[in-house]
Amino acid sequence: TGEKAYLELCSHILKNGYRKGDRTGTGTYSVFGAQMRFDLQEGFPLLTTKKVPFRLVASELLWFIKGDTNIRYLLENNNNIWNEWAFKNWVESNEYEGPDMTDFGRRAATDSEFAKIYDEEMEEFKKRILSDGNFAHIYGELGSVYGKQWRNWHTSKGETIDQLKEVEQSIRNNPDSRRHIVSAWNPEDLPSMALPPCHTLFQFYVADGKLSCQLYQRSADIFLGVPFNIASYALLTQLLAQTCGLEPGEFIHTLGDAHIYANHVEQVKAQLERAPRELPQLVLNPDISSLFDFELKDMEIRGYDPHPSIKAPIAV
Ligand code: UFP
Repeated sequence: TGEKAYLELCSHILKNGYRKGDRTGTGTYSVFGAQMRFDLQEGFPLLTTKKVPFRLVASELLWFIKGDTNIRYLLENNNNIWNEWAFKNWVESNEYEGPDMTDFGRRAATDSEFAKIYDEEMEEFKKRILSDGNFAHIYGELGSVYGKQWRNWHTSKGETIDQLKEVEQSIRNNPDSRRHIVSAWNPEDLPSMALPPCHTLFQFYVADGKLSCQLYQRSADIFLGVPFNIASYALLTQLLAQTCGLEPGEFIHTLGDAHIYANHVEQVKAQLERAPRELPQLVLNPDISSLFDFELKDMEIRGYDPHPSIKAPIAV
C-alpha cells in the first residue's frame, strides 16, 4: 500500500508492460487493470520520491467542486494546467488574427523559434482572460469538463443533476448505501470533448466511521498524471470525510490502461532509485462543514519533504 504500491506498479509495468502504440504517437509500456491502495490514516499520499505540486492539485479540485468550467478561476490562482485546451479554442476561432498556431503543442516542443512566438501568444491570451470578462466568458470556457458533469449534468429532459451534492447528502443520510457514485463519463458529450474524461467514475464507501473512495481511471499516465491524480482524489475524500463527520479511510485507485510513456522510462528508473520518506499531513480548517465551502486557505500540507521534481515531456 501507499507510495510503495506506486513504485511497485512502476517496476511491474517496466518489466511486464506490453509495448503499445497510442494516440499521441509516443509509444508506451502498458498493462491493463491495476490497483493501488492508500490508507489515509498513514498520512496524505503526496509522493515523496519526487515533488508533487499540491497547490495545483488543490486549486484544480476546488475548481471542479465549484462546478466551474472556465479557466479564469485557475489563472487567478496561478494554475496553468488547463490553458492549452482553452487556447486551442481561441486560436481556431474566427476572431483570432495572430500568427498561425496549428499543432502548437508539438511544434512548441520541437521548434525553439516557434516556441518563443507561442509563449508570447499564450501570455497575451492569459492576460486577456484575466482582464476582459467578455473574452473570458467565450474563450476561457472549456464546456463539458469535470465541473459540469459533477455539478451540472444535463439530462435529456433539460434538467440538471448535481451529482456531488447528492453524493454528500447520501453519505450523510444513508452511509451504508452502495450507490454513492459520481460519473464523469457522459457518452452524449464525448464527441464535443477534446479529452474524454480520464477519471471515469468514483464511488464512496462508509464503514467503521471512515469514508473511503475508489476511482476508476480509464487511462493513466503513470509518471506525470497519476501522482497528481492520487493527491487530488485523496484530497476530495478527506474534504468529504470532514463535512460528513467521518474519518478518512482509504483511497483505492483502480486503473484501466496503465502506461509509462517510452520517453519517461529513464525518469521512472531514476525515481525508483530514491527511498520514500515520511508522508506529509493534510490539515483542514475544522470549521468548514460543507464540501462546497472550502477555499485554498482552508487546507495546508505539513511536513512535506520530497526528493526534487523530475522533468519529463508531456504527451499531447
Ligand atoms: N492523463 C492522466 N491523468 C489525467 C489526465 C490525463 O494520466 O488526469 F487528464 C493521461 C492518460 C493518457 C492521456 O496518457 O492523459 C490521455 O490520453 P487518452 O485520452 O488517449 O487516454
